[in-house]
Amino acid sequence: MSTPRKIILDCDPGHDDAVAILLAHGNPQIELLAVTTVVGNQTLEKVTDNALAVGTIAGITGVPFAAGCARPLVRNIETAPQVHGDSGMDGPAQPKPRIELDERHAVDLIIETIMSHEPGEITLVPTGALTNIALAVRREPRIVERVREVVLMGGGYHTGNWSAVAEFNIKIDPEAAHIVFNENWPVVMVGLDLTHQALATKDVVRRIEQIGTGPAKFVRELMDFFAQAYHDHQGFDAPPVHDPCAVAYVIDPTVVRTLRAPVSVELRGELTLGMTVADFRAPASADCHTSVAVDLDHERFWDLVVDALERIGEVELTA
Ligand code: PIR
Ligand code: CA
Repeated sequence: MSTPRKIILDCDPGHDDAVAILLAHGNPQIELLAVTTVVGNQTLEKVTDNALAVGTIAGITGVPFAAGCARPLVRNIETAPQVHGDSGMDGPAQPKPRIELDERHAVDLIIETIMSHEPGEITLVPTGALTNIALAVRREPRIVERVREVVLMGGGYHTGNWSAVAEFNIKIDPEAAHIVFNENWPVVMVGLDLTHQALATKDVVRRIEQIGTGPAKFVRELMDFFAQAYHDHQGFDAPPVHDPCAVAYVIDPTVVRTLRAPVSVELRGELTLGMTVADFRAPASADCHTSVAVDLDHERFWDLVVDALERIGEVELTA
């Protein structure tokens, strides 16, 4: 086994962000250095509470959790209660958090963590809007050459979910996305083209249920709510569990097939604001630093999630 990949997970939990946290914590190929939060699926306060709750359920200790930006760089706040409920993570009961929030701002924590590690050591995994990452790179541009790669859930080259052509994480802060895609670090866009293949089918939910632990029950209840919301609002038979796909790519890039292509974020379109435009017309040039996720190995992806939950096992919640 190779040495674990060190990641910072920047998220907005979020049902699927919660699964991403659990996968990152439970998989031995990942070393979770920090969990940071950003406004998105719900307000910053709510998604931060949710992150602490997930960390508690997963039994995470010794990892800083820090809150970041409470609004996008330019646009007004837009949340997604239709899909994630009033709390941002409706469904399961939430435990009293046993993790204390770090006092640092997420942007400072991200910069400090990257700058105190060797170049090439840290992978950024954003699964929400890119506000914190954009601010971090403006505040400390030297993080660009130190970060190994940015593996983000967001965008899509053929499909949208927050408009016909734009995905939520990009659409709610397109200027931040523009900054992140245009810095010269490797960016892997794990977008809707890929994550709509990560469906929590009945079989998948049954496998998770059979694990029989508290954390598995929590995921099962998350999936029940998410399934209903995705059915009612988007007509899906099973919900796509977006965010853990980015973590899965870091764990094992052979689970996700990618293509190199330049990606630009639409900032002015009347119908296309927040669209991630990938250019496949010619083979990508040697200096192309972006790639897009295309195909998911559904079976091996869910194997990773189930394996992580099995490794997490039972977590004692009463002190
Ligand atoms: C999911 C999200 C937002 C809106 C919908 N309709 C579905 C959240 C997920 O947490 C994921 O990170 C991303 N944004 C998918 O668009
Ligand atoms: Ca998310």
